[in-house]
Amino acid sequence: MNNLHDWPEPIIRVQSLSESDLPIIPDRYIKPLTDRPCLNSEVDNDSNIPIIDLTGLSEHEDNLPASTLDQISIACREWGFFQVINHGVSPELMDRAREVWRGFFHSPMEIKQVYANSPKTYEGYGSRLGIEKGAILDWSDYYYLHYLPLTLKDYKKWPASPDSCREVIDEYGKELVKLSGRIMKVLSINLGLKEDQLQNAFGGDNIGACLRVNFYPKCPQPDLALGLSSHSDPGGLTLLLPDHEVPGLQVRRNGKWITVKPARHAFIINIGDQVQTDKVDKHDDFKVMIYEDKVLSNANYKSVEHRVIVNSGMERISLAFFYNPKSDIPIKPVEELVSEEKPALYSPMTFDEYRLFIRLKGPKGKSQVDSLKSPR
Ligand SMILES: O=C(O)CCC(=O)C(=O)O
Repeated sequence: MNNLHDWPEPIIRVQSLSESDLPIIPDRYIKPLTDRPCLNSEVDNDSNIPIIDLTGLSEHEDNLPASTLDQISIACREWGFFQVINHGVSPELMDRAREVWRGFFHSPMEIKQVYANSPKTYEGYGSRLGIEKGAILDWSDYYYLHYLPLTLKDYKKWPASPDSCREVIDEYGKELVKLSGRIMKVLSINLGLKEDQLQNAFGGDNIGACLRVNFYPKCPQPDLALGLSSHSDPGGLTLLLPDHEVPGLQVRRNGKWITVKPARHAFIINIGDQVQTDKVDKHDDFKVMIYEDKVLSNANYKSVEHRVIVNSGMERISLAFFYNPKSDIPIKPVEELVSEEKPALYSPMTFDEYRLFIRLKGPKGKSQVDSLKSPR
């Protein structure tokens, strides 16, 4: 078993590298040619992911017009990504959350180091994902913490400064848990299920929720590096608060990378691996075997690859909130859908096991899900 207590090499904070004004980046941040962001033929700067107005979706009233439900359904099937505006979370809270985190990353190193993380839980202040020795690294630092389940929520593991940091992080998390619950209902209805069915499949009230704050320092050679390598999100739903001033998120669509242009005070929502459905073969699926046959054959929700580019002029910060299934539910096809002729393509795995598998390897496009296919 791997040693999860230590990183395989000494940790170097990317922010410190950036602030040392190196004219070139160290070799271990230089991506192989095929992964570099400079292949313009692969970038589509004219498109954007759909922007959907959620007016009517509130805590007390789920009153979305049918046209909005349709927009969400199309976005889930065709894009796997969309932005929402008028979602009910206060714009002022969104700005405060981003700014307390900016304050944290600009605190003296000795304050940040108190929260240095290890690969065992990833909680705290980190600078790499994956434990492969000699891996090519991403140009970013991050902070990772848990909101749910409550047994994992631990204020002592959250930054104590800047002032009010913990209160703001807490309030932000509570609001995002509520918004995620509302979005889950919409997805459930759109899949033709009962309003609470998707949530119940995730473990009801016992779901997981965590936050990764990504800090992308200025990079002297942005054409050679990535802020975050291509990956799909392992969990259920992700609600991303992007940097409103600095674009960077790119979403893969039809073989091209689309640079997302964030709307003001929007959240960018994407579907994770646990909600991905596949209409091609109902067994070629990770989680949604819980759905009825009819739904599986009609729905095609995508967990889409995305990555982050960096730039030489401005730092960038983003808050990725992950809404995940309960960690110890085995994720496997329902028995009725599996037979000798049509075996399940993936071995049953709990979300905890799946996440550990991904964490040890680091971000690797969608190859992770593919590599879990059962041998036939
Ligand atoms: O920084 C971003 O825009 C995206 C972050 C992301 O994809 C992640 O944290 O998984």
